[in-house]
Amino acid sequence: MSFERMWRDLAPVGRDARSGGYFRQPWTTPETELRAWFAEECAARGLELETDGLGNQVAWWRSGEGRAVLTGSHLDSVLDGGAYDGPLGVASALAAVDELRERGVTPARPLGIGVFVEEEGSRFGRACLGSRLAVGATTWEEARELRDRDGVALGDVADGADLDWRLAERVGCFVELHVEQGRDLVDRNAAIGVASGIWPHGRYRFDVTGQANHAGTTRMEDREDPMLTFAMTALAANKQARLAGQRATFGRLDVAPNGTNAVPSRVTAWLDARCDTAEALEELVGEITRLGTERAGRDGTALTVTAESVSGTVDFDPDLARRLAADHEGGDWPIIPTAAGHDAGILSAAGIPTAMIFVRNPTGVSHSPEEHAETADCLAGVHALADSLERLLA
Ligand code: HGY
Ligand code: MN
Ligand code: MN
Repeated sequence: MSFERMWRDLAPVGRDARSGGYFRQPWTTPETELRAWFAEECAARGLELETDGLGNQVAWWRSGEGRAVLTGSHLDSVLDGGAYDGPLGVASALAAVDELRERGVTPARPLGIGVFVEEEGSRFGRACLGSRLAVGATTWEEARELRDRDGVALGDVADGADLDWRLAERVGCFVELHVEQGRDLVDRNAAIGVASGIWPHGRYRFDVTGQANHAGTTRMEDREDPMLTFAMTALAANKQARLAGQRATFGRLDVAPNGTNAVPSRVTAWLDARCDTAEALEELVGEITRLGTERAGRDGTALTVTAESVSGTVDFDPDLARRLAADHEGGDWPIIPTAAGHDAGILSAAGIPTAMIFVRNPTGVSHSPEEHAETADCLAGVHALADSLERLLA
């Protein structure tokens, strides 16, 4: 099975020897290597590769006529991420093409395999940046100014040529296979599932400014300490999310000047908030902002909150979900929600009928080196994707 050979090819690319996690940030050597790998795999299958100035790639199996069926996912990772989030969908798409050919399928319409760049937003901060630009949900004028942690602007590492894929005209539906990032399938004892939708979620930058001062000679009551304001805000975020049954995470922090013996002048922290409805998201972020602002008032510091990346509620096409989930040996695949964002969410929001196929992750852990999927379930995923594509290409 070509999947296992491809999986072995991918395993070492961008892998950190110590943690076993992956650093495949966009426009870095490992990720550039992955794009080249994808191009080679497509060439080996006679798929016609298209790319844009950003590095998004779509490979076409020209067959039949009319609007294409698109599948695929992303190859970039979060910092110290898992092996499966993204690449599983790309390798499975290539292996599914092999399987369709082994089955003697001649598609009645074109089939595309898409690879969207910077899905994780781990470098330039905007989730699903590649697919957002491909469907026009973000403009190049705005995106080119996004900066990474070293201050490098997106416009300095990529050009905005040919970004308009006109996908809504060229593509009839999109199906993304992805490792499940939770334990729903494990708890259901199911290897394969279909997504019903994606929770609304966003990333918000909390900038707290205070007064730099000596850690020893400054009395506690005389301080304007942004770290204290941040710490209390993080506590408030955790408590409010628990009370509301939602999700709030501060996973990234930048302290200036980051010295050991000085009260910091500034603390910047990024909140990742996710809720089951748009109203709940607005309410949770609003409440965390209110509590942080109130705390800043008591600490003599100042807090500003800036939304950096917001993704609205995604309801995948219910008919497409049911059509893919139904009539399988062993019964219908479960149709389940997720709080993880995906390129599929962006294409769905752009009006393209979209579905996601989930592959069981026995650890339920993701965005971590512990992320895992058993080979048997990965192969079940390839068959599931081949079955789904065969239905859609008939
Ligand atoms: O952050 C997310 O939800 C996705 O994994 N990009
Ligand atoms: Mn991810
Ligand atoms: Mn992903």
